[in-house]
Amino acid sequence: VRKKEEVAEAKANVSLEELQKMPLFSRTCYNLKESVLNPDKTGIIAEYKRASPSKGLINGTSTVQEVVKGYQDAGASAISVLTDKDFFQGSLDDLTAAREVLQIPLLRKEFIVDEYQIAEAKAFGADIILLIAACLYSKEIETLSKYAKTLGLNVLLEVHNEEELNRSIFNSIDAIGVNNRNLKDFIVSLDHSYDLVNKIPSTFVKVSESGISDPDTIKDLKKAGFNAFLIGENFMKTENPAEAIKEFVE
Ligand code: IGP
Repeated sequence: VRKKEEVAEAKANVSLEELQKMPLFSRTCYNLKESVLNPDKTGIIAEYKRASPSKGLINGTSTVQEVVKGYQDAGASAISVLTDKDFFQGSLDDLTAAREVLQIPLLRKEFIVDEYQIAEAKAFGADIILLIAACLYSKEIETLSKYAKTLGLNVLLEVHNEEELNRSIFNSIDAIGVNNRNLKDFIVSLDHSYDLVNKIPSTFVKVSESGISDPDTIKDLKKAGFNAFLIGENFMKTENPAEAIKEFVE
């Protein structure tokens, strides 16, 4: 409901037609699958996250460009930037700032409920959008993912359990992420990843999301069949996130 109101307000300020005229809107997106499967990279999707609803302020000093540039230099396969303001202190300006220094795929991390936000993602420099099954009906996932594909964006679907997975698979989706964190009570368990990995069809890139805090966990998740690893807090809680990621790279 809150997001629907936010979208209505954004639309009143900037129309869809205006978004479509923005220079970044017509760029060609980097391919998520290609970057994640590139053996020269780490499979890590590294996130810039200033704050979160469960932890409050995580990092109030490191700037978006220094962090994401450092992530990229360390071998990240893709970058995630939060654009939600109320819970995560992010913005679309953070997304565009990240775009300016990146040559790898960039994810707009947002609660997407409307096609307008997908057009916004493209116009502000994203290559990937996130669709969260816990927030959307099956039909919405289908419509939103198809729309994203018409703009050349990559689609990452996020699920937390088997029920969400089974009602959310469409061929307009590129990658499926298992969120180890329950969005309602914030409890984190990697069991969600291990339970679901073999239920995800192998045509999709498989991503394990949240609560990953040591390099051995990545090795285990890789063995279990995951191609990519979405990590935010573990890097952002340090003084220098761009240094922290290096411990995860061999
Ligand atoms: C990163 P962590 O525990 O490494 O900071 O998690 C990422 O998975 C998490 O930020 C996330 C998220 C989300 C945030 C996953 N899905 C949906 C907001 C909305």
